Amino acid sequence: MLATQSNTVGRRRLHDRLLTARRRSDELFAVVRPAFLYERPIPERHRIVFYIGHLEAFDWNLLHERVLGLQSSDPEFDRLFAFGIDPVGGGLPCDQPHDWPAIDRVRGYASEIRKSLDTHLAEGALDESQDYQGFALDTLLNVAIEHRLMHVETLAYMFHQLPVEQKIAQKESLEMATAPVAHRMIDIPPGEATVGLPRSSGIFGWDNEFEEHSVSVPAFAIDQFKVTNRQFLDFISAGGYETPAFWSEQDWKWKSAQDISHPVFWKRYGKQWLYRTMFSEIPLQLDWPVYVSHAEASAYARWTGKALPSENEWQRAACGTGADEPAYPWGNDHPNSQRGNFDFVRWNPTPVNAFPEGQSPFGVHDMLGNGWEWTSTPFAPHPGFRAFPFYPGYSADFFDGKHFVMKGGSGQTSACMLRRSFRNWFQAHYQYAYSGFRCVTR
Ligand code: AVJ
Ligand code: FE
Repeated sequence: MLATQSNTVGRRRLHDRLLTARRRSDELFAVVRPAFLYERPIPERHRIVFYIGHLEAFDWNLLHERVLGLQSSDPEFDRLFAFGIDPVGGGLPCDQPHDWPAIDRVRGYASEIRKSLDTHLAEGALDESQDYQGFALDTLLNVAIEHRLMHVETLAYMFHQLPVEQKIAQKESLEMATAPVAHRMIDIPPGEATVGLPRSSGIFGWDNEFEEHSVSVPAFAIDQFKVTNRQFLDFISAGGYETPAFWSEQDWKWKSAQDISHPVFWKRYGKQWLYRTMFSEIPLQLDWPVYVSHAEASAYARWTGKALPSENEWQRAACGTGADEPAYPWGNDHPNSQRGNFDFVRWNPTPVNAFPEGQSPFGVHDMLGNGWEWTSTPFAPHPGFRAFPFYPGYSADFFDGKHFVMKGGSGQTSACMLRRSFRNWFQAHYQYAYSGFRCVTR
C-alpha cells in the first residue's frame, strides 16, 4: 500500500516535469517567426516542423500501447514524426517544405497526443508495480522528459543558425564582467576515476551510461579553463586553417571541401571578427569559450603540442577524488546558477572564468555548463552495456567509430542531465553544437 502511494506521488512528480519540459519546448518554438517553421537551418538535420511533431510522436510511440494500452488514431503521423523522411542516397536530406503536412495539422496531432497522454497518466488506474520489458514506468517517463530536453538543446543551437530576422528576439544578457583570464594547466596525479552509472543505484540514466566501472588514469595536466575565442584567434592568425600538419587527413579533406576557415559562430566583417549570438551580432567575445567541431578542436590541440582529453581523463579531472567521488565537480549540492552556465539561464556563453564556485576538487573550472567539451574518445559502450529494448537504436546506432564523446553541458543543457555519467556525442565534423574543448599534456 505504502509503496503504491509513493509510486503515485513519484509519477505525479514526473508528469509535472514532463509538463515543465513541454513548456520549455513550446517557448523555444515560439522564438521562430511562423513563416520560417519549414526552414532547415542545419543542412544535416530535419526542417523545424519535423521536431514539432517529433517531440509528441516520441512520447506517444513510447507510451500509448506499451503502458496505456491505447490505439493510435494516426499511425501515419506516428511513423513520419518518429523518423522523418530518409535522405535518398545517404547524402544530405533534400525533402522540400511542401513534402510536410500543414502546420495546423501538425499542431492538431501534437495537442491530441498531449490530451490523451495527460488524461491517462493522471488516472489512478495505472498499475505502478508493473514493469515494461523489465523497466519501471518511472524509467519510461524519464526517457520522455530527457529526450524532449535534449531536443530543446539541439533545437536551440539549430535556431542559433537561423538568420536573426527569422526569430523573435528575446532578452540576451551579454554583459558579464570578469577578471582577465590567466590560463594555466593543472597537474592531475595518477589515480582512479569512476566512470558510468551502476544499475543498482536507482538513478535514471540512458543505456550508454551503464555499467559503472573504475579506471586508472596515468598522470596528466589539463587546462584550468576551456579554450577561449582569444586563444583560437591566435591559432587562426598562425595559419591554423591553412596548415595540413595540424589536421588529420580526413579532417583536412572535410575542411577544404567545405571551405571552412573559422568557427561557425564567428563572422568575418572586413578586418573585424563578429560573434553571432542567438539574436544579434556583436564584436567577438574573447574570453568566451570557442565552440567548434571535433576536427577544429583537434587541429588546435595539435598546433599547441597538446591533445584532447580522453573521456576517462575528463572524468578524473572533474570528480576523480579516489574515494567517495562527488556527484558534481563542486560536491554534492544540486546544480544552481552560481555553479555554472546551464539550465537555460542565458542564451549565450559567459567568460570561462565566471564560475569559480563550480570548480572541481583539482581546481579545474567550468566543467559543467558553458559548452560541452569534446574528448578524444570514440563513442562506444561501457562494459556491461545493454540497449534499452524500447529504444534499441538510441546509442547503439552511433557506436560506429565516427562519433566522439562530449562531456559537461552547455547553457541550454537542463540541470537533470548534468549527472556525472551523462554522455553526449556527435560526429567529428559537426560544428553546430554548443561544444568547445580544453587540452591536456601527458
Ligand atoms: C544525444 C544529442 C546526440 O540529438 O542526436 C534525440 C539525442 N536522440 N533524439 C541527438 C537524441 C534521438 C541525440 N544526442
Ligand atoms: Fe529524437
